[in-house]
Amino acid sequence: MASVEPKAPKGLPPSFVWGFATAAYQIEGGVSEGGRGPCIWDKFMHLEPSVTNGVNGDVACDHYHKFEEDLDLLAKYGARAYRFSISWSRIIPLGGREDPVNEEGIAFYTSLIDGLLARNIQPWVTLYHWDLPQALHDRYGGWLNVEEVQKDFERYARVCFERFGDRAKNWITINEPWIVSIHGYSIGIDAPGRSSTNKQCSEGDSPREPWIAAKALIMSHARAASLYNKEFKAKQGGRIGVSINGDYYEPWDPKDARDHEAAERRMEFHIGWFANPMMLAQDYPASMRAQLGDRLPQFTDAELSLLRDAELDFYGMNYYTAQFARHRSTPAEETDHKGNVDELAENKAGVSVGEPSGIWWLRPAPELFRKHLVRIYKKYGKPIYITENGCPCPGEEKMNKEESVRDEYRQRYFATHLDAIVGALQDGVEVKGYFAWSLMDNMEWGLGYDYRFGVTHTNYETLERTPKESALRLRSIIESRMST
Ligand code: GBH
Repeated sequence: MASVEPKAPKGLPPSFVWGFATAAYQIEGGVSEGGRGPCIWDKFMHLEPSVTNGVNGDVACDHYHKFEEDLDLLAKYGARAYRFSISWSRIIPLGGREDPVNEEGIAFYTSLIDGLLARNIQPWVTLYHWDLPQALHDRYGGWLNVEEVQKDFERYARVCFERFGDRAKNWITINEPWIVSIHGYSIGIDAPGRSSTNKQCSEGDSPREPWIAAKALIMSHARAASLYNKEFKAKQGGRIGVSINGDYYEPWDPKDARDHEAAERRMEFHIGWFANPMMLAQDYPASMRAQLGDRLPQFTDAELSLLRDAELDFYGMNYYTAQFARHRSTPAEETDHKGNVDELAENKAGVSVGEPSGIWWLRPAPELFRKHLVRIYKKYGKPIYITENGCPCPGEEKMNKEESVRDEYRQRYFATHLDAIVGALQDGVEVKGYFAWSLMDNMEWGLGYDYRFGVTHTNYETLERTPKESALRLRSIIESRMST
């Protein structure tokens, strides 16, 4: 792999926004403090028998109590920006539009935002990173109730814009709606754990529910973004977007047209599913309609009009890896949500997409990241901020602190991906910012605490934080790629 020194010509603009990202449930802990209501992840991680190997988010990194220390880390690392998420059930413990606002929750995020500004760090706020108030799931089915949940999300968003928008100018409505829909409502490995194919789940309808949840997420997003555009943007002078994840896919057999179609279809099923309505105010991709038929909900004229009012300022991209796609010759199964393709780490010639990292699903593929940026920019035409990018080092889950902080692998990962951004800028793509995932090792959802994506080492017994080398290196990796 290349060194951390730039090989591509310089090219990041001096205004390039960069920093680190986190999510509330992965770091905060303090789940019963400050008036917070339970969210679906609290319930999911406390199911008996456990479906998460006994792991939960009750303490996590204890950021709820240690946030000042974490702000100091950000300052020490030279970050210009910090992406974090707000826990909906800290702001409105019962979640709904008639339910009371919790002033202690407002106070917590006020301190966080003011602490960032005092350190000259721009807040980037995600409204929803997977932690739906449990009360809304119990009351009407949460994300399965398209009409109800969008009204409650709009009110939650309004409270956040009203209370924080004078100081927080960068908003992300929803993080990775694909994960929420598929992991939560099809394969059941994330809260609320609904699936008809996963033996650990007792409820669910995998052929149907993910498409409904996705529509609820899309319309909730649209309500929040159009509200911001109409009532807050001019007055507060901010920006709003969404964070969409998705790997890049190359054809398994570059000579087979059907694999080219499979690669494109795989990305349409993952990214176009959300980006068509959210970025273009258009129906779902044609390849999805063709495969899913009536199981894919329709958008009414009124809904499309709301999506047009929800015009976005940027595309937030969470990017980690790439894969090869191979077409299948058999008809798609009813539970298929990937466009009827096989996903492989090697192509037909046996070439790997990238070397292994410290987690099985992630292989660095920076050249394909550059292609991905070009493809997304051509299709959706919005300025792009990388809202997540990072990795665990090979074997890091078994390392002690001293080994973990010497993270050359992570530094090279950052450097090669920033080279890819410089390449994409030369291809004409507007890439305006970069957030490394993550500020600190944290709770990797159902996988627990073993996989370490942080630039800061977290000791989960003492809760001590120790900067890894990459934490202090990212700044020079970025600045050395800036045009002066
Ligand atoms: C992001 O998701 C999340 O936003 C963040 O909270 C998380 O901590 C971070 O990435 C690191 O994972 O082999 O079937 O288990 C990234 C999207 C989708 C990547 C699921 C891993 C696992 C596929 N993730 N994928 S599987």
